[in-house]
Amino acid sequence: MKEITVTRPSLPPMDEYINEIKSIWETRCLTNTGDKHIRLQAELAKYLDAENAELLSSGHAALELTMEALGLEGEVITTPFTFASTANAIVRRGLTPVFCDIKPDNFTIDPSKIEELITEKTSAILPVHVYGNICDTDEIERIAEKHGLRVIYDAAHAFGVKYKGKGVGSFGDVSCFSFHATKVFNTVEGGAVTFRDSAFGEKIRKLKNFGLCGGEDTDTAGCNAKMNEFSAAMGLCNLRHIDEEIKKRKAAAEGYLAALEGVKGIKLPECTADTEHNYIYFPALFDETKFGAGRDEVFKALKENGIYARKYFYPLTSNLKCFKGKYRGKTPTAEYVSERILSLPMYSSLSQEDIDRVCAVILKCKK
Ligand code: T4K
Repeated sequence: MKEITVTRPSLPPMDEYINEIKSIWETRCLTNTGDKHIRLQAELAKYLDAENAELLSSGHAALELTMEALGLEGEVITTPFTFASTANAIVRRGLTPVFCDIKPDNFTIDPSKIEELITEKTSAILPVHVYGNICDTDEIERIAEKHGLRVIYDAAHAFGVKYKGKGVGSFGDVSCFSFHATKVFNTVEGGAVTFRDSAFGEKIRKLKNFGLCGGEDTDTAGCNAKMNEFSAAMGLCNLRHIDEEIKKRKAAAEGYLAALEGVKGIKLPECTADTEHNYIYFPALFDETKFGAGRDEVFKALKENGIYARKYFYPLTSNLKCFKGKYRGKTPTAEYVSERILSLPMYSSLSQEDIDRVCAVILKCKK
């Protein structure tokens, strides 16, 4: 039986990549902000509609270094409906996460619940464009301005998404991207930040390179979060194919919608007029009282048939072993969604045959 995993990384044609990395054998420039790094950075800023971009070694590094460069202190309001990285980054910076509930329609932070969580200790809001669904940026940024807070978007899932005609790199103080192998756009491992303030860019550049300040001296205790030239080369190649990548994912999403739309008890991703989506994940929410089978039962049935869907995102980060009971914020909608959501396989080479197989197992669970 052919196994179907939740995702399968996209690779450029092998010849194209080999051609891109050939020059490395001449220059011997493997890392430390080489030519490929510089080219990819410029191309990404343009693609993401950002004034500036800075490449990094991972999406997680983007979150940690952003909070450090902004000099955040105290509490950061975020949502628990995300990957561990978001809350880990806050805590690893010595900050306190405060968990805000999410909206039931697209699972992003509920702006109407943010203000009640703000105290004199709050320094920033860190919303997540979860599954590539863009947060209510106007309202979040209005609240942030009113209270003098910074806004950092965790845009790990939102590469290439456009919202109200604007590219995803144009929102907030900073947006943090992941270019991990499992993402719509990958550099094997990698990430980036997009931002407006050039002084922030200076700080990030220093932090990602040990704090070196020109010569041999360091004026900041930085780390190493640079993207190497082989990763940047992968990015340059993958970026040439990104439109095709998203188009194929859209076709896969339409395949799922054709088979599952209208089935009682399954909530599927909704297309909204103001968003050009990237189809990074295909999350389906199972309401046992209407569908007859709950998420865990569907997950198990799929697994028995060689299909490895994933419970993105369960448990909530607020319920992870290392955080449970430690931080404030009541999040009943996030609890509800987290208990019922399942990310179905989604990638550009997913065939209609594969989709039919996944949907047949799901529909067989219906009672
Ligand atoms: N913020 C958010 C909201 C995030 O979702 C993430 C990462 C971050 C921040 C941090 O960004 P990075 O520091 O990672 O750049 C995966 C990814 O490792 C992680 O990047 C991602 N989010 C998270 C949602 O998912 P796992 O542990 O579920 O991945 P794994 O290794 O089980 O892979 C899933 C499936 O993909 C496998 O079953 C098979 C397939 N796969 C995976 C890899 C790595 C392949 O076929 N080939 C591969 O090389 O975390």
